[in-house]
Amino acid sequence: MSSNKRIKGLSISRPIYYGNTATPLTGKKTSDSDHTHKWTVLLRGLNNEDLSYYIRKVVFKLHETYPNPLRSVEQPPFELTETGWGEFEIMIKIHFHVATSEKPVTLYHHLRLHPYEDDINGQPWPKDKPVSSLIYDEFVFNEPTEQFRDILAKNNALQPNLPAKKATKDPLAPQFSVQLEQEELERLDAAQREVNAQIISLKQRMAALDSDN
Ligand code: V91
Repeated sequence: MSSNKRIKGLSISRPIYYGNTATPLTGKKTSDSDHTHKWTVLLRGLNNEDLSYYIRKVVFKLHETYPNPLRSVEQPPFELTETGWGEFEIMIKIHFHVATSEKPVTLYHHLRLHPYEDDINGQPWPKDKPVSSLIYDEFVFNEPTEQFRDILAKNNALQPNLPAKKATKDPLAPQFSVQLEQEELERLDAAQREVNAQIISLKQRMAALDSDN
């Protein structure tokens, strides 16, 4: 019989992602409103893991100008589709099952409707291509109760998180892996080096201009 006793020193994390996808309402009948986009804000388990064995409900808090801005979703998929014209902050409050003894967790997501750049291959973003902003994260449960540990064990959820390599069957699902994380770190490192090189070059030009006058 497992209890509400917490397991000292144990930490269990579960991989998730959250964020939004959006498509323009071009040509489609947008009824009487000035709404320009249809969007979905979502919380998912990595690799389509069903989260409902430990998550009881997700409350999305939209901008207060939306009717009934507190939207509660008590069954998977934990997502909400709406229309609108602008980008704003969405609060995502996650409630765990009572048996977990975990307090709710609040995440924030800045709704993204527009492509901010050309795509990764330097091509302009096609008008009808969905935009997405999906963020990988992990719930970290420190000193979980025995009960919660048993729930996780029963659902095969005590394994590590990020897969080593790009490895999902669904081509539309976002790809998160240690490999892609590494590639992103390399892009950030290259960008940092480029900025440093430009700073050095500009300082040299300034020094040359100074000594000329
Ligand atoms: C922004 C309200 C459709 C401000 C400039 C937005 C609400 C708040 C927004 C929206 C900020 C909703 C409805 C009935 C009538 C930069 N909608 N804030 N109107 N970003 O899209 O956009 S956008 S439901």
